[in-house]
Amino acid sequence: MAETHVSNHWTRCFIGLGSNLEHPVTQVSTALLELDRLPQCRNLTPSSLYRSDPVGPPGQPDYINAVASLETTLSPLDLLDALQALEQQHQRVRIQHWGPRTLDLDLLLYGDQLINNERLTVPHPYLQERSFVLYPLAEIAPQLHIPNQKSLAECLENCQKGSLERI
Ligand code: PH2
Ligand code: MG
Ligand code: MG
Repeated sequence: MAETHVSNHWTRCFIGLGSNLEHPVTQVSTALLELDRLPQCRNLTPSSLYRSDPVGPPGQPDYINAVASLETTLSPLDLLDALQALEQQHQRVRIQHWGPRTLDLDLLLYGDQLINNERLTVPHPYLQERSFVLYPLAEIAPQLHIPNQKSLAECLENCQKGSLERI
C-alpha cells in the first residue's frame, strides 16, 4: 500500500496578495480569511492593506496589496496548489502577463528554503524591488531574513516607496 507522508514540521511562509479588479479591497480581505482557513495552516499574521499604481502594462486600475505570514505543514508545491485553487475561486483569468487580476497569491518565502523549479521560484524573484511587497513585509516581520538576499532593511533602502500608501 502506498504510504502517505504527512509532515508535522511547521514552516513559516510569507504570501503576497494583490488585486485590481472586482472590488480589490474585498478580494484581498476575503482572501486573508480564506488563507486563515486553509488546512494544515495556522497562525496567520496579515499586514495592513496598501494601494499602489500598477507595475507593468499601463492603463490598468490601481492595485490593493497585502502580505501575510502563516505556518504550514504543507510542502511548498502543496501550498502553491492551495493558493492557486483560491485564485481560481476568485475567478482569476490569466490573459496578459502582469495584467489586471481579481486575485494574485504569490508564495514569497517558505522558511529559509531556496526553491527553483518549473512551477515555483522562492524567494519570489521580484521581492527585492517591489515596494508593495517590502513595506507590508516590514510591517509584520521587520527582522525578516531573506535567504540569499540582502536584509529587508537594505532592500527597503534601495526601493522607492513611490505611490504606495497604507489604507
Ligand atoms: N502585480 C503584478 C504586476 N503589477 N502592480 C502592483 N502595484 N501590485 C501588484 O500586486 C502587481 C503589480 C504581477 O503579479
Ligand atoms: Mg504577483
Ligand atoms: Mg502570481
